[in-house]
Amino acid sequence: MQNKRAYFITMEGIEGVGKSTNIGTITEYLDTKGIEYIVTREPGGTRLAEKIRELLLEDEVEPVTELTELLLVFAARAQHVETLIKPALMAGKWVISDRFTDATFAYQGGGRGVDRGTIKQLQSMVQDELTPDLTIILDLDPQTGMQRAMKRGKLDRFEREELEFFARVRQTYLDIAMADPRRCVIIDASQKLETVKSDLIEVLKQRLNIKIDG
Ligand code: Z5A
Repeated sequence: MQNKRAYFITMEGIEGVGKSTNIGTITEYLDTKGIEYIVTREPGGTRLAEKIRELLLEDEVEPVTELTELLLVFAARAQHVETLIKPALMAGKWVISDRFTDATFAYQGGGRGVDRGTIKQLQSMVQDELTPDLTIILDLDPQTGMQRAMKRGKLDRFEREELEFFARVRQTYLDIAMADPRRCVIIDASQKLETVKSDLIEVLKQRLNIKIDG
């Protein structure tokens, strides 16, 4: 993927942080620039990966082991990367994904305590050299995130975790951003939606202009 011409953007954060809402801000911005793109999500993005998503989020038919959960996440990602993300990028279409592998480091690694080395092994097997060009991390305290998520109704298997779980997930995202500032940008998602949007547009202007105008 070294010579890919299109750009790969991912949106991350704990639950209820506003990822879906703010992906709309990215697409509106790209529309003004005449950029072709696709919007996708993880787990999911293809028919098979969406079926795996259902298995991951639904009420437990039986307790799910940490390894099973990890392998399901990467099985969905393998299908997503090979059949949707890479072909789109190679065709010159930008890809905007609601979550990607940072979510695995945050939820399975930080949240569940899965060994980081194991996640890295699967990452290199599934993604090869594919890495997002820009990752937006919407940061929010877990209590507010949970309140926002609860407004949507029934909680899924992840959303029923304790606040401490989401505090570890949040911290892992912050650690990821600290370790990789060239790729990652943190936006304070506790602000009014209009302020979050204008912060996001500033980031897009700063980070993407070279790519768009160049
Ligand atoms: N998962 C995993 O474990 N490992 C992995 O590798 C991957 C995923 C890829 C599903 O993800 C689960 O998969 C996820 C982690 C796990 N579980 N959790 N929790 P998901 O992304 O589909 O699910 P989600 O995190 O619950 O996201 P969501 O439902 O799409 O929420 P969101 O996109 O972040 O939020 P939203 O729908 O845009 O906004 C929520 C509400 O807040 C809505 O009413 C908005 O109008 C409101 N909102 C948004 N922004 C604001 C502001 N600024 N102020 C006030 N209100 C706001």
